[in-house]
Amino acid sequence: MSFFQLEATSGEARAGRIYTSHGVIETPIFMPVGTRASVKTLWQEDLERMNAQIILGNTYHLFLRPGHELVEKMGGLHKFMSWDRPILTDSGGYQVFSLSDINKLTEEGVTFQSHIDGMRHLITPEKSMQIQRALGSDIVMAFDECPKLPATKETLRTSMELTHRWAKRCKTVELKEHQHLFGIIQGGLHYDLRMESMEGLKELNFDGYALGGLSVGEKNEEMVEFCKKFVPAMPKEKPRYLMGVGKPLDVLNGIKAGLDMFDCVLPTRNARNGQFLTTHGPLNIKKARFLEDQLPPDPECSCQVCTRYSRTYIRHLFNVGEYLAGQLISYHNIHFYLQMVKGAREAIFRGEFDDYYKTFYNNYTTNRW
Ligand code: PRF
Ligand code: ZN
Repeated sequence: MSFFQLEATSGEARAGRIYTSHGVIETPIFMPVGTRASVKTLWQEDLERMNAQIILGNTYHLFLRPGHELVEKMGGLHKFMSWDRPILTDSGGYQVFSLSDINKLTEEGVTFQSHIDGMRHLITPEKSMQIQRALGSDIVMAFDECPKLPATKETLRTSMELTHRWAKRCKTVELKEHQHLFGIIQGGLHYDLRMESMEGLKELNFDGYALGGLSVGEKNEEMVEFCKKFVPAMPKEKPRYLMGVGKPLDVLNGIKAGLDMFDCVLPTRNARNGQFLTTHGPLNIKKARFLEDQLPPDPECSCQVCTRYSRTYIRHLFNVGEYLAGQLISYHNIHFYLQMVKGAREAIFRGEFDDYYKTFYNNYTTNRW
């Protein structure tokens, strides 16, 4: 059976299936971020209950702690964290640059100082593959460089070419039989650089293609416009993944452009600041107006949180610093993303994605709270 099967389209939006040895992923899909082998505050049971189909882990963090060798010895990441559905691991390049203070980039790879104990490490494309092989994720990401924007075209070209040479080196490392490797397209907002990046990667025949280097300092409209123009040129027979993006409407715009996979820390990170994402836009539970509000966080949500707990209660939990607050908000927020992409998928099958988009957009932007 082929790895990816395109099932339906509605405009540029696509519905498909990704087959892995840990199960099928129905796309478009949102992947909750489990950086350190935990989707922050949630139990694996919680993720199963809300039908999360795939989660993301990070090479950089798991390499530093507990170390990929330990994870492998414990039977791989799935067994280690007791999650038997698919896992995607990011390659570490992006995290090295965003988390480590001192890092040095060479042709060989990236030398960095651990943000934990200051130890020096070198991650090369080969090393990233070895770590991800040891972790045993179902989808492995190529090791890339992700420049922040704005950057000059020359900088972006040099970086994109390095990413290409690294992608070639990633391809030389043998992964486990069940693993699939995705290439990462770079090149900023320049259509020609992105095309060149993609054509180079296509020659290497990856199992899927990701757009990296977006949502890294450019305007939101620039990202949306870029995706609208570029994504239709991406291979149709392979999954398309927009890395580290984004807010609910960014994901919806990504689906409209023809992307299939998304991940973002926003639903769990913002939960820890008291932000619920709801049908009618973000709601911050800290606000005084929720003091005596007995409504559920999102009255239109059917999640385990919204069917049982009230705004007044969760506001109280948050204000006194109870961990349960972050847990309840994270649960709802991830459920919210999963419902959004599920709704999109169903609308694509009906051939009515545009209606779905408009309704979702109108609801989300008429903030009631
Ligand atoms: N590369 C990798 N991971 C990423 C990114 C990237 O460019 C981004 C940028 N949005 C998020 N995560 N490897
Ligand atoms: Zn809910």
